Amino acid sequence: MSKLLMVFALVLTTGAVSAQAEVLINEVDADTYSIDVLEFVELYGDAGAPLDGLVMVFYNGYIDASYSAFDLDGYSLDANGFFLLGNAGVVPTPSIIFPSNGLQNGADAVALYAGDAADFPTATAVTTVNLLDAVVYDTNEPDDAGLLALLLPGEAQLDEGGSGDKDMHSNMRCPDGEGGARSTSDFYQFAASPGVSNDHACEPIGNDDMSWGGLKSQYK
Ligand SMILES: [Ca+2]
Ligand SMILES: [Ca+2]
Ligand SMILES: [Ca+2]
Ligand SMILES: [Ca+2]
Repeated sequence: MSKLLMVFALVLTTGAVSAQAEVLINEVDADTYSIDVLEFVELYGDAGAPLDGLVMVFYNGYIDASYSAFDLDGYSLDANGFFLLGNAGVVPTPSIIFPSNGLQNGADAVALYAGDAADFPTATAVTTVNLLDAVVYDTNEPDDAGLLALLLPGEAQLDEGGSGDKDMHSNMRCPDGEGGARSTSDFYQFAASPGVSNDHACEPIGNDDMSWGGLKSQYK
């Protein structure tokens, strides 16, 4: 095999491996009705993909440092490619349960890393080392530059109330998995869909009879 062919084969192999392993933060609902008892973070990727070696970290924008971390070792995405961390009252019951009011309302962030919860003791500063994906969000708070470092340059902090109903809406990728890692460009605010596809809630922007561009700007 020529050197060029070997390089090409290596690129193909490496590309296939990373695509297969990609797990994304697909939906985040931080602020729910009254006291927050229906908070969740939804992951999405290839059906059945193992989550070993991954850790979910919650960051407090007030100090740009972590306040919770959850080991994902031993878990995997379900048969439809979803995984839930959330409050006990969320339906379906999340695989990992955290207390009510356990997910701050913003400006805050959630981030997925290769690593362990032990790598992120409380008050660990925001870092991009081993970072796989992140979502920076608020409920009508100003942008937090310290948290936005988790996203690719130019990506926006999301307002969960951007479509006018922060209690019932979440921030979600439309459709599932759209936009890739550390990008919020394809997130919108629609009715929360914990543990299941966002695509039904996203339907208005997928309806060819409606103005895609107009609705996009309307719901952004
Ligand atoms: Ca906060
Ligand atoms: Ca909350
Ligand atoms: Ca909400
Ligand atoms: Ca969903």
